[in-house]
Amino acid sequence: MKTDGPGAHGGDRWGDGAVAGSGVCNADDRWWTSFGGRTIMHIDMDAFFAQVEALDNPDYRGKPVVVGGRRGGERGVVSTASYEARKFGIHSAMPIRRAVALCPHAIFVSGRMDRYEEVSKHIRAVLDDFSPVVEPLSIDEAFLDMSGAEHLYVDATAMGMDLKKRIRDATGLTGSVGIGPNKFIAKLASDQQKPDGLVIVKAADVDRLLLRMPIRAIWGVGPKTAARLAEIGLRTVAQVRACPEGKLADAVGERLARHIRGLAFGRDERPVEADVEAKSIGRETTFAEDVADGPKLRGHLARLAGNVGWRLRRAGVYARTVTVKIRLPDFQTHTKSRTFEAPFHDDDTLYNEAGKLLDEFALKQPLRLLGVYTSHLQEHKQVSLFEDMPADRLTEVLDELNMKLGGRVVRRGREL
Ligand code: TTP
Ligand code: MG
Repeated sequence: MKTDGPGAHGGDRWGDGAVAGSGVCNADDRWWTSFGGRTIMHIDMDAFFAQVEALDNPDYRGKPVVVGGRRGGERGVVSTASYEARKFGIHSAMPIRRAVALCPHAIFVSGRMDRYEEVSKHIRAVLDDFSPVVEPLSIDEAFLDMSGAEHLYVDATAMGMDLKKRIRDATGLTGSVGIGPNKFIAKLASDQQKPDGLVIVKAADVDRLLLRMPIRAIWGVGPKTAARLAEIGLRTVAQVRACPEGKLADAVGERLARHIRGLAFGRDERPVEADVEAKSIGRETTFAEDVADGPKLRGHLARLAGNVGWRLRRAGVYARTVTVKIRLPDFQTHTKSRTFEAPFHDDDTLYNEAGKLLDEFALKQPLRLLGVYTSHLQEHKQVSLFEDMPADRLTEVLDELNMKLGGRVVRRGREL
């Protein structure tokens, strides 16, 4: 998120080279209670494409580097610019021609997406090692839910420094970290001290950060909404707080008004949603037309579960976690997961458990997309008294038949 607010900061700032030690803290020294329940981290790499270019071309280091457009040409727009180039006023989405005019001696490169994706994967591996709940947002940023893992660090600073150091050791790159009570605050925090920043915003610091923010800092307020709010005199988060609810609703509608007001007060209940695709076997389907809950949707669920079960068994693995992913007509995407003691890979368990998760969504709208994923994969199932459960036996018979037929030809009735 880019905010055009002043660059002041809302929490502790650690300068370059200061590495805080991490260790196990006293049982009663529960520093994380000052975040009010959850400890959410946001990381965003600094001038990402430009930093990768300088990593691979040491000659570029410390110089203005502009990534974008076509090699040798002046067409297209700037993808990003190094912080040295930003001093000349160059920024993302600016025409290359304009960037050349602002800083003719900058190094202009056209960009290597494959390489940026490769580096992004290395960063991702570090993040996955750091927290079990990682939600990537884009090629260079992600949320991490650190709730429950805080006791590994003496304080939030040590936690943030540890992540930054691990990324630097693995990739040679710097990123900026924000730590806060929720996603909105953590993301806002990471943007406050770029580059190489670490900003910690405890529950008690939230107001100090928010009250000097422009309205565009509110997640979901784009140029159009900002213009509409400006018409009723609202340009800052502080003004939104002071505005009567009805007036806000008249300007942008009740739903958006509630959302904006909640964030203006620093309230954001959105969970960090682990990216289940990465280390899992799963399948999702986007519907040609939205499908409401009912027999048709359950048929899709059965088909997805059957497909995933078949692939688990072909891969010779068992799963312990089932995840159901849904996407609503407005593109909001949600997941629900459940993890079990006993590993499984039969269709019935998958279908039944996925069905319960789908029930828990209590869908009021039709779906654009439905997905079933399994994770916590393992190769062996410990010996169980229920080894020969009838459900497993039916699955075996179907699989043998399908193997002979060369594909998943014979299916259960519920998939039809
Ligand atoms: P950002 O994280 O928005 O920007 P950044 O990493 O370059 O700089 P910052 O330090 O402010 O975070 O985007 C990540 C990458 O995405 C960026 O390096 C290039 C690419 N990108 C574009 O190609 N076009 C754009 O308009 C933007 C904003 C980013
Ligand atoms: Mg970035």
